[in-house]
Amino acid sequence: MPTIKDVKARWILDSRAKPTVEVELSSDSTTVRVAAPSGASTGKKEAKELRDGGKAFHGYGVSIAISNVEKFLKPILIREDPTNQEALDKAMIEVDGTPDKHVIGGNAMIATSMAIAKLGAAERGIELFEHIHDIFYDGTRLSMPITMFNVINGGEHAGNELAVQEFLIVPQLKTFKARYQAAAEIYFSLRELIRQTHGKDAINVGDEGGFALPLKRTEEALVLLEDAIDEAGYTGKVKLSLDAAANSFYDGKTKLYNIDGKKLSREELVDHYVELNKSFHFLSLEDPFAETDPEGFAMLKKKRFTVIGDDLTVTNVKRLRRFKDDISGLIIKPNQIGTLTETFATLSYAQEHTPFIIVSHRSGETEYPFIAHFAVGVGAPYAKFGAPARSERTAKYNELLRIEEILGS
Ligand code: 2PG
Ligand code: MG
Repeated sequence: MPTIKDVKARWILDSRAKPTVEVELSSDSTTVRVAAPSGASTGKKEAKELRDGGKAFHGYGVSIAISNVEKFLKPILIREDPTNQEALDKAMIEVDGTPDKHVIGGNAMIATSMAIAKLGAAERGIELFEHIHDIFYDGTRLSMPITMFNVINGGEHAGNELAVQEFLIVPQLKTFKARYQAAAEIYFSLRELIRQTHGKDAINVGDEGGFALPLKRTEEALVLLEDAIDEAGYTGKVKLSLDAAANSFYDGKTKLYNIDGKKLSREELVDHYVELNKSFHFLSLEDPFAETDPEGFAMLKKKRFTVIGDDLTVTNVKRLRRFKDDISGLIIKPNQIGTLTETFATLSYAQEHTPFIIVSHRSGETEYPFIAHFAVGVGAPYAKFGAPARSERTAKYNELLRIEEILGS
Protein backbone atom coordinates (compact mmCIF):
# COMPACT_ATOMS: atom_id res chain seq x y z
CA MET A 1 0.00 0.00 0.00
CA PRO A 2 1.38 3.46 -0.90
CA THR A 3 1.61 5.78 2.08
CA ILE A 4 2.04 9.48 2.77
CA LYS A 5 5.48 10.02 4.29
CA ASP A 6 5.64 13.79 4.65
CA VAL A 7 3.39 16.85 4.50
CA LYS A 8 4.74 20.37 4.06
CA ALA A 9 3.15 23.74 3.36
CA ARG A 10 4.57 27.09 2.28
CA TRP A 11 3.30 30.32 0.80
CA ILE A 12 3.77 31.14 -2.85
CA LEU A 13 2.33 34.17 -4.66
CA ASP A 14 -0.73 33.96 -6.88
CA SER A 15 -1.49 35.94 -10.03
CA ARG A 16 -2.51 39.01 -7.98
CA ALA A 17 0.64 39.08 -5.80
CA LYS A 18 -1.29 37.61 -2.87
CA PRO A 19 0.22 34.75 -0.89
CA THR A 20 -1.52 31.42 -1.19
CA VAL A 21 -1.06 28.00 0.43
CA GLU A 22 1.06 25.48 -1.47
CA VAL A 23 1.00 21.93 -0.07
CA GLU A 24 3.69 19.36 -0.74
CA LEU A 25 3.03 15.66 -0.13
CA SER A 26 5.65 12.95 -0.33
CA SER A 27 5.59 9.17 -0.50
CA ASP A 28 8.62 6.89 -0.63
CA SER A 29 8.83 7.24 -4.37
CA THR A 30 7.68 10.77 -5.23
CA THR A 31 6.70 14.31 -4.18
CA VAL A 32 3.76 16.33 -5.51
CA ARG A 33 2.76 19.96 -5.02
CA VAL A 34 -0.31 22.09 -5.66
CA ALA A 35 -1.64 25.47 -4.45
CA ALA A 36 -5.04 26.90 -3.54
CA PRO A 37 -6.63 29.42 -5.93
CA SER A 38 -8.45 32.49 -4.62
CA GLY A 39 -11.54 34.46 -5.65
CA ALA A 40 -12.18 38.23 -5.71
CA SER A 41 -15.94 38.22 -6.27
CA THR A 42 -16.84 35.64 -3.68
CA GLY A 43 -20.13 34.32 -2.38
CA LYS A 44 -20.81 34.95 1.30
CA LYS A 45 -21.35 31.24 1.95
CA GLU A 46 -18.02 30.06 0.55
CA ALA A 47 -15.54 28.14 2.71
CA LYS A 48 -13.52 30.65 4.67
CA GLU A 49 -10.16 31.58 3.23
CA LEU A 50 -7.91 32.00 6.25
CA ARG A 51 -5.81 35.20 6.07
CA ASP A 52 -3.52 36.47 8.83
CA GLY A 53 -4.61 40.10 8.94
CA GLY A 54 -2.10 42.61 10.31
CA LYS A 55 0.53 44.45 8.32
CA ALA A 56 2.48 41.85 6.38
CA PHE A 57 1.19 41.40 2.82
CA HIS A 58 -1.52 43.98 3.67
CA GLY A 59 -3.22 41.36 5.82
CA TYR A 60 -3.30 38.69 3.09
CA GLY A 61 -0.64 36.45 4.67
CA VAL A 62 -1.45 32.75 5.04
CA SER A 63 0.97 31.74 7.80
CA ILE A 64 -1.82 30.52 10.10
CA ALA A 65 -3.29 28.36 7.31
CA ILE A 66 0.20 26.97 6.62
CA SER A 67 0.83 26.08 10.23
CA ASN A 68 -2.64 24.49 10.39
CA VAL A 69 -1.62 22.09 7.59
CA GLU A 70 1.49 21.07 9.49
CA LYS A 71 0.00 21.06 12.99
CA PHE A 72 -3.48 19.60 12.41
CA LEU A 73 -3.63 17.94 8.99
CA LYS A 74 -0.21 16.31 8.84
CA PRO A 75 -0.81 14.05 11.87
CA ILE A 76 -3.99 12.58 10.35
CA LEU A 77 -2.39 12.06 6.90
CA ILE A 78 0.96 10.53 7.78
CA ARG A 79 1.14 6.80 7.01
CA GLU A 80 -2.25 6.89 5.28
CA ASP A 81 -2.97 5.71 1.74
CA PRO A 82 -3.28 8.75 -0.62
CA THR A 83 -5.66 6.83 -2.89
CA ASN A 84 -8.23 6.92 -0.06
CA GLN A 85 -9.46 10.39 -1.04
CA GLU A 86 -12.84 10.20 0.65
CA ALA A 87 -11.60 8.86 3.98
CA LEU A 88 -8.84 11.48 4.18
CA ASP A 89 -11.12 14.36 3.19
CA LYS A 90 -13.62 13.23 5.81
CA ALA A 91 -10.91 13.10 8.46
CA MET A 92 -9.90 16.67 7.59
CA ILE A 93 -13.52 17.85 7.70
CA GLU A 94 -13.81 16.31 11.16
CA VAL A 95 -10.65 17.95 12.47
CA ASP A 96 -11.91 21.33 11.29
CA GLY A 97 -15.40 20.67 12.61
CA THR A 98 -17.10 23.76 11.13
CA PRO A 99 -19.42 24.04 8.11
CA ASP A 100 -17.34 26.86 6.58
CA LYS A 101 -13.88 25.47 7.49
CA HIS A 102 -12.91 28.58 9.40
CA VAL A 103 -10.78 26.70 11.93
CA ILE A 104 -8.29 25.05 9.55
CA GLY A 105 -9.08 27.38 6.63
CA GLY A 106 -10.70 26.49 3.31
CA ASN A 107 -7.44 27.42 1.56
CA ALA A 108 -5.40 25.00 3.71
CA MET A 109 -7.99 22.23 3.24
CA ILE A 110 -8.44 22.47 -0.53
CA ALA A 111 -4.70 22.62 -1.23
CA THR A 112 -4.25 19.49 0.90
CA SER A 113 -7.23 17.70 -0.65
CA MET A 114 -5.91 18.40 -4.16
CA ALA A 115 -2.41 17.27 -3.17
CA ILE A 116 -3.83 13.96 -1.92
CA ALA A 117 -5.43 13.39 -5.34
CA LYS A 118 -2.17 14.21 -7.10
CA LEU A 119 -0.18 11.82 -4.94
CA GLY A 120 -2.86 9.15 -5.41
CA ALA A 121 -2.56 9.47 -9.20
CA ALA A 122 1.24 9.43 -9.04
CA GLU A 123 1.26 6.32 -6.88
CA ARG A 124 -1.12 4.55 -9.25
CA GLY A 125 1.05 5.60 -12.18
CA ILE A 126 -1.88 7.13 -14.07
CA GLU A 127 -2.87 10.62 -15.21
CA LEU A 128 -4.52 12.88 -12.64
CA PHE A 129 -7.70 13.20 -14.73
CA GLU A 130 -7.99 9.40 -14.89
CA HIS A 131 -7.53 9.08 -11.14
CA ILE A 132 -10.19 11.74 -10.51
CA HIS A 133 -12.47 9.95 -12.96
CA ASP A 134 -12.01 6.69 -11.05
CA ILE A 135 -12.81 8.30 -7.70
CA PHE A 136 -15.86 10.09 -9.06
CA TYR A 137 -16.97 7.28 -11.36
CA ASP A 138 -20.50 8.00 -12.44
CA GLY A 139 -20.75 6.06 -15.64
CA THR A 140 -19.92 9.01 -17.87
CA ARG A 141 -17.26 8.63 -20.53
CA LEU A 142 -14.16 10.81 -20.38
CA SER A 143 -14.65 13.75 -22.69
CA MET A 144 -13.29 17.23 -23.30
CA PRO A 145 -15.32 20.12 -21.84
CA ILE A 146 -16.58 22.96 -24.02
CA THR A 147 -14.42 25.88 -22.91
CA MET A 148 -15.64 29.41 -22.25
CA PHE A 149 -12.94 32.06 -22.71
CA ASN A 150 -13.24 35.30 -20.78
CA VAL A 151 -11.93 37.97 -23.14
CA ILE A 152 -13.35 41.21 -21.69
CA ASN A 153 -13.10 41.85 -17.94
CA GLY A 154 -15.26 44.17 -15.83
CA GLY A 155 -16.72 44.27 -12.32
CA GLU A 156 -14.33 43.40 -9.51
CA HIS A 157 -11.76 42.04 -11.98
CA ALA A 158 -10.99 45.27 -13.84
CA GLY A 159 -10.34 48.97 -13.37
CA ASN A 160 -13.17 50.04 -15.68
CA GLU A 161 -16.84 50.85 -15.25
CA LEU A 162 -18.38 47.74 -16.80
CA ALA A 163 -20.81 46.24 -14.29
CA VAL A 164 -20.69 42.77 -15.86
CA GLN A 165 -17.60 40.87 -14.72
CA GLU A 166 -16.97 38.42 -17.58
CA PHE A 167 -17.67 38.47 -21.31
CA LEU A 168 -17.09 34.92 -22.50
CA ILE A 169 -16.70 33.54 -26.01
CA VAL A 170 -17.63 29.90 -26.52
CA PRO A 171 -16.36 28.56 -29.86
CA GLN A 172 -18.57 25.77 -31.22
CA LEU A 173 -15.92 23.73 -32.98
CA LYS A 174 -15.28 20.02 -32.90
CA THR A 175 -12.05 19.66 -30.96
CA PHE A 176 -10.62 21.55 -28.01
CA LYS A 177 -7.55 22.32 -30.10
CA ALA A 178 -9.70 24.07 -32.72
CA ARG A 179 -11.68 25.93 -30.06
CA TYR A 180 -8.50 27.11 -28.37
CA GLN A 181 -7.06 28.34 -31.67
CA ALA A 182 -10.30 30.20 -32.42
CA ALA A 183 -10.20 31.85 -29.00
CA ALA A 184 -6.61 32.97 -29.55
CA GLU A 185 -7.40 34.38 -32.99
CA ILE A 186 -10.45 36.23 -31.72
CA TYR A 187 -8.38 37.57 -28.80
CA PHE A 188 -5.87 38.93 -31.32
CA SER A 189 -8.61 40.54 -33.43
CA LEU A 190 -10.16 42.05 -30.33
CA ARG A 191 -6.84 43.56 -29.30
CA GLU A 192 -6.42 45.14 -32.70
CA LEU A 193 -10.01 46.44 -32.73
CA ILE A 194 -9.57 47.97 -29.28
CA ARG A 195 -6.36 49.64 -30.39
CA GLN A 196 -8.13 51.11 -33.42
CA THR A 197 -11.27 52.27 -31.62
CA HIS A 198 -9.94 53.22 -28.17
CA GLY A 199 -6.21 53.78 -28.61
CA LYS A 200 -3.11 52.06 -27.31
CA ASP A 201 -3.71 52.77 -23.63
CA ALA A 202 -6.96 50.76 -23.76
CA ILE A 203 -5.32 47.41 -24.52
CA ASN A 204 -4.55 46.60 -20.88
CA VAL A 205 -5.96 43.49 -19.29
CA GLY A 206 -7.84 42.57 -16.09
CA ASP A 207 -7.38 39.84 -13.49
CA GLU A 208 -8.30 36.96 -15.80
CA GLY A 209 -6.36 38.20 -18.82
CA GLY A 210 -9.35 39.63 -20.71
CA PHE A 211 -9.20 43.21 -21.98
CA ALA A 212 -10.18 45.83 -19.44
CA LEU A 213 -10.86 48.75 -21.74
CA PRO A 214 -12.68 51.83 -20.43
CA LEU A 215 -16.25 50.97 -21.44
CA LYS A 216 -19.38 51.79 -19.49
CA ARG A 217 -22.14 49.70 -21.02
CA THR A 218 -22.63 45.95 -21.46
CA GLU A 219 -23.89 46.38 -25.00
CA GLU A 220 -20.75 48.23 -26.13
CA ALA A 221 -18.57 45.33 -25.01
CA LEU A 222 -20.83 42.79 -26.73
CA VAL A 223 -20.80 44.70 -30.02
CA LEU A 224 -17.02 44.87 -29.90
CA LEU A 225 -16.87 41.12 -29.26
CA GLU A 226 -19.11 40.32 -32.21
CA ASP A 227 -16.94 42.52 -34.43
CA ALA A 228 -13.82 40.69 -33.26
CA ILE A 229 -15.48 37.32 -33.97
CA ASP A 230 -16.40 38.47 -37.51
CA GLU A 231 -12.95 39.95 -38.09
CA ALA A 232 -11.30 36.66 -37.09
CA GLY A 233 -13.54 34.74 -39.50
CA TYR A 234 -15.68 32.87 -37.00
CA THR A 235 -19.10 34.40 -37.71
CA GLY A 236 -21.84 31.99 -36.60
CA LYS A 237 -19.37 29.63 -34.91
CA VAL A 238 -19.08 31.28 -31.50
CA LYS A 239 -21.66 31.71 -28.75
CA LEU A 240 -21.56 34.37 -26.06
CA SER A 241 -22.03 34.02 -22.32
CA LEU A 242 -21.88 36.48 -19.43
CA ASP A 243 -20.93 36.21 -15.80
CA ALA A 244 -22.64 39.29 -14.38
CA ALA A 245 -21.44 38.53 -10.81
CA ALA A 246 -24.34 40.78 -9.84
CA ASN A 247 -23.49 40.88 -6.12
CA SER A 248 -21.00 43.59 -7.05
CA PHE A 249 -23.58 46.00 -8.50
CA TYR A 250 -26.50 45.27 -6.22
CA ASP A 251 -27.50 47.70 -3.51
CA GLY A 252 -29.05 45.63 -0.72
CA LYS A 253 -30.70 48.70 0.85
CA THR A 254 -32.52 50.04 -2.18
CA LYS A 255 -32.73 46.56 -3.78
CA LEU A 256 -31.61 48.11 -7.07
CA TYR A 257 -29.00 47.00 -9.58
CA ASN A 258 -26.56 49.66 -10.73
CA ILE A 259 -25.81 48.70 -14.31
CA ASP A 260 -25.30 50.46 -17.65
CA GLY A 261 -25.86 53.90 -16.17
CA LYS A 262 -29.23 52.94 -14.65
CA LYS A 263 -30.57 51.75 -11.33
CA LEU A 264 -32.82 48.81 -12.12
CA SER A 265 -35.28 46.82 -10.04
CA ARG A 266 -35.26 43.01 -10.31
CA GLU A 267 -38.06 43.12 -12.89
CA GLU A 268 -36.36 45.85 -14.89
CA LEU A 269 -33.10 43.90 -14.89
CA VAL A 270 -34.96 40.86 -16.27
CA ASP A 271 -36.23 43.08 -19.10
CA HIS A 272 -32.72 44.43 -19.64
CA TYR A 273 -31.33 40.89 -20.12
CA VAL A 274 -34.25 40.01 -22.41
CA GLU A 275 -33.50 43.08 -24.52
CA LEU A 276 -29.75 42.27 -24.74
CA ASN A 277 -30.56 38.67 -25.60
CA LYS A 278 -32.51 39.76 -28.69
CA SER A 279 -29.24 40.85 -30.29
CA PHE A 280 -26.69 38.55 -28.67
CA HIS A 281 -28.46 35.19 -28.04
CA PHE A 282 -26.62 34.21 -24.88
CA LEU A 283 -25.61 30.61 -24.32
CA SER A 284 -25.77 31.20 -20.55
CA LEU A 285 -26.02 33.93 -17.90
CA GLU A 286 -24.11 33.38 -14.65
CA ASP A 287 -25.09 35.16 -11.43
CA PRO A 288 -27.42 37.55 -13.28
CA PHE A 289 -28.82 38.58 -9.88
CA ALA A 290 -27.36 38.94 -6.40
CA GLU A 291 -27.02 35.84 -4.20
CA THR A 292 -29.72 37.25 -1.92
CA ASP A 293 -32.16 37.51 -4.83
CA PRO A 294 -32.96 33.95 -6.00
CA GLU A 295 -36.34 35.22 -7.27
CA GLY A 296 -34.44 37.04 -10.02
CA PHE A 297 -32.74 33.81 -11.11
CA ALA A 298 -36.11 32.05 -11.18
CA MET A 299 -37.77 34.81 -13.23
CA LEU A 300 -35.04 34.65 -15.84
CA LYS A 301 -35.20 30.85 -15.98
CA LYS A 302 -38.93 31.13 -16.70
CA LYS A 303 -38.02 33.29 -19.70
CA ARG A 304 -36.05 30.28 -21.01
CA PHE A 305 -32.58 31.58 -20.27
CA THR A 306 -29.85 29.16 -19.20
CA VAL A 307 -29.27 30.56 -15.73
CA ILE A 308 -26.11 29.60 -13.84
CA GLY A 309 -25.51 29.88 -10.09
CA ASP A 310 -22.08 30.67 -8.69
CA ASP A 311 -22.13 33.00 -5.67
CA LEU A 312 -25.67 31.71 -5.16
CA THR A 313 -24.72 28.04 -4.86
CA VAL A 314 -20.98 28.11 -3.92
CA THR A 315 -20.41 24.42 -4.83
CA ASN A 316 -22.40 23.50 -1.72
CA VAL A 317 -24.89 20.65 -2.10
CA LYS A 318 -27.15 22.13 0.58
CA ARG A 319 -27.35 25.44 -1.27
CA LEU A 320 -27.88 23.60 -4.55
CA ARG A 321 -30.76 21.59 -3.10
CA ARG A 322 -32.36 24.82 -1.97
CA PHE A 323 -31.97 26.71 -5.25
CA LYS A 324 -32.05 23.92 -7.86
CA ASP A 325 -35.42 25.00 -9.27
CA ASP A 326 -34.24 28.58 -9.79
CA ILE A 327 -31.25 27.69 -12.00
CA SER A 328 -30.35 25.58 -15.03
CA GLY A 329 -26.77 24.90 -14.03
CA LEU A 330 -23.97 25.90 -11.73
CA ILE A 331 -20.33 26.79 -11.39
CA ILE A 332 -18.15 24.18 -9.69
CA LYS A 333 -15.12 25.55 -7.83
CA PRO A 334 -13.58 23.07 -5.36
CA ASN A 335 -12.17 25.85 -3.18
CA GLN A 336 -15.66 27.25 -2.54
CA ILE A 337 -16.43 24.18 -0.44
CA GLY A 338 -12.98 23.05 0.72
CA THR A 339 -12.51 19.38 -0.23
CA LEU A 340 -12.76 17.31 -3.41
CA THR A 341 -15.10 14.82 -1.76
CA GLU A 342 -17.68 17.50 -1.01
CA THR A 343 -17.25 18.86 -4.54
CA PHE A 344 -18.06 15.39 -5.89
CA ALA A 345 -21.24 15.32 -3.80
CA THR A 346 -22.38 18.63 -5.28
CA LEU A 347 -21.51 17.41 -8.77
CA SER A 348 -23.51 14.19 -8.40
CA TYR A 349 -26.58 16.11 -7.33
CA ALA A 350 -26.06 18.69 -10.10
CA GLN A 351 -25.85 16.02 -12.80
CA GLU A 352 -29.39 15.03 -11.95
CA HIS A 353 -30.99 18.38 -11.29
CA THR A 354 -28.95 21.21 -12.88
CA PRO A 355 -26.85 19.57 -15.60
CA PHE A 356 -25.40 22.73 -17.18
CA ILE A 357 -22.20 22.30 -15.15
CA ILE A 358 -19.24 24.65 -15.59
CA VAL A 359 -16.00 23.75 -13.80
CA SER A 360 -14.16 26.99 -13.07
CA HIS A 361 -10.80 28.46 -12.06
CA ARG A 362 -10.67 31.49 -9.70
CA SER A 363 -9.61 35.02 -10.60
CA GLY A 364 -6.54 34.57 -8.38
CA GLU A 365 -4.65 31.60 -9.85
CA THR A 366 -1.25 29.91 -9.88
CA GLU A 367 0.73 27.93 -12.43
CA TYR A 368 -0.91 24.62 -11.46
CA PRO A 369 -3.24 23.01 -14.04
CA PHE A 370 -5.11 20.90 -11.46
CA ILE A 371 -8.54 22.29 -12.41
CA ALA A 372 -8.10 21.21 -16.06
CA HIS A 373 -7.62 17.59 -14.95
CA PHE A 374 -10.56 17.96 -12.61
CA ALA A 375 -12.88 19.22 -15.37
CA VAL A 376 -12.03 16.28 -17.64
CA GLY A 377 -12.03 13.74 -14.81
CA VAL A 378 -15.57 14.57 -13.69
CA GLY A 379 -16.86 14.79 -17.26
CA ALA A 380 -17.88 18.45 -16.96
CA PRO A 381 -19.77 19.59 -20.06
CA TYR A 382 -18.26 23.10 -19.73
CA ALA A 383 -15.16 24.73 -18.21
CA LYS A 384 -13.87 28.29 -17.86
CA PHE A 385 -10.27 29.22 -17.09
CA GLY A 386 -10.13 32.90 -18.17
CA ALA A 387 -8.57 34.36 -21.30
CA PRO A 388 -6.43 32.41 -23.78
CA ALA A 389 -3.54 34.51 -22.44
CA ARG A 390 -1.43 34.92 -19.25
CA SER A 391 0.41 31.83 -18.06
CA GLU A 392 -1.74 31.12 -15.00
CA ARG A 393 -4.70 30.81 -17.45
CA THR A 394 -2.94 29.10 -20.38
CA ALA A 395 -1.40 26.57 -17.93
CA LYS A 396 -4.91 25.08 -17.72
CA TYR A 397 -5.82 25.34 -21.41
CA ASN A 398 -2.41 24.06 -22.52
CA GLU A 399 -2.91 21.04 -20.27
CA LEU A 400 -6.24 20.40 -22.01
CA LEU A 401 -4.37 20.22 -25.31
CA ARG A 402 -2.19 17.45 -23.90
CA ILE A 403 -5.15 15.64 -22.34
CA GLU A 404 -7.04 15.76 -25.65
CA GLU A 405 -4.06 14.12 -27.33
CA ILE A 406 -4.07 11.33 -24.74
CA LEU A 407 -7.83 10.83 -25.02
CA GLY A 408 -7.67 10.88 -28.79
CA SER A 409 -5.17 8.11 -28.98
C1 2PG B 1 -16.36 33.87 -11.02
C2 2PG B 1 -14.89 33.77 -10.72
C3 2PG B 1 -14.05 33.05 -11.70
P1 2PG B 1 -13.74 34.90 -8.70
O1 2PG B 1 -17.04 34.76 -10.47
O2 2PG B 1 -16.92 33.04 -11.70
O3 2PG B 1 -14.11 33.56 -13.00
O4 2PG B 1 -14.33 34.93 -10.22
O5 2PG B 1 -12.71 33.84 -8.66
O6 2PG B 1 -13.20 36.29 -8.49
O7 2PG B 1 -14.90 34.60 -7.82
MG1 MG C 1 -18.95 33.79 -11.24
